[in-house]
Amino acid sequence: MSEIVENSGKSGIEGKVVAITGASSGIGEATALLLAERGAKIVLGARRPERLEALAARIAKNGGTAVWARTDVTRRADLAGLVQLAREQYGRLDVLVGNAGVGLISPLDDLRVEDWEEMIDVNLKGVLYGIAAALPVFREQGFGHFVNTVSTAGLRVVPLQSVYAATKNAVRTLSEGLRQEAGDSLRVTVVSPGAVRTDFAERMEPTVKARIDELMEIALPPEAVARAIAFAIEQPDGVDVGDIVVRPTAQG
Ligand code: NJP
Repeated sequence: MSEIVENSGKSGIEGKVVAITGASSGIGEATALLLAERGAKIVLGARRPERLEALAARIAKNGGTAVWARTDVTRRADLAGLVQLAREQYGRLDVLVGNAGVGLISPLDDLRVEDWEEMIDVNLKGVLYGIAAALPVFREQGFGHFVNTVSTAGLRVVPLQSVYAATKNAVRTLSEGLRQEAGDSLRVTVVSPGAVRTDFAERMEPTVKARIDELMEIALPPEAVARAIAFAIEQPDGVDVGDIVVRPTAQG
């Protein structure tokens, strides 16, 4: 029986069409480079076009294939456009990596309500807009894979990170619900990174950033998370890798 399931669909990464949000830096960028190197056709989305253009050129120079679209995940139409670009260029979408995220962490007492709202808009609503764009396409195709970047902040909740962790755990819950509703032809994966050396802390409030910078001394390179995402994608269609945690051995 397991043999039938494992052989039921396309496996591997070669030739798959993968759209990635938050592809302009860090984990998204590393994932784009790794998947392109392994033969995927990449659709890059983020708000900084100059970075996406440079990354697409770098992928092409390495012999890979990538297109890009300026994508703000707080705008539903941008996600629809990203998915549309994949279909126009490559005829389908195999995987949507919902990776765009912001970590504007701070004590609740500071009442940085606009930061709370931005985290909800980017980290949660951004993933929902991705689902709204890709789910009907996946249904029509009869295949598709959602990979969402969440966080160890939701697994071990610590001070300052409550709202951030709440948005990430909302996506964890959403992804499990999606998996339950997805049926036997779609796949849903959540990846929880621990500390990863990216631009993630750049916009944090200075005293908080100083504390996070200390943690960043033990941080993993973003390629470590990219490899986990690649692992989930490369499985045969009948194999759904649900939940991956990737953190530094030194992280508490
Ligand atoms: O951080 P960074 P990471 N619309 O800052 C994009 C999670 N995580 O790679 O729009 C569209 O280098 C932004 O692009 P741009 C984290 O929560 C990380 O570490 O051009 N895109 C950039 O490409 C997040 O979900 C750590 O500014 C938007 C990307 O998001 C994911 O990993 C730990 C956007 C952020 O790249 C990738 O973050 C953890 C918008 N409105 C979870 N706003 C860690 N690094 O330690 C931002 O547990 N982006």
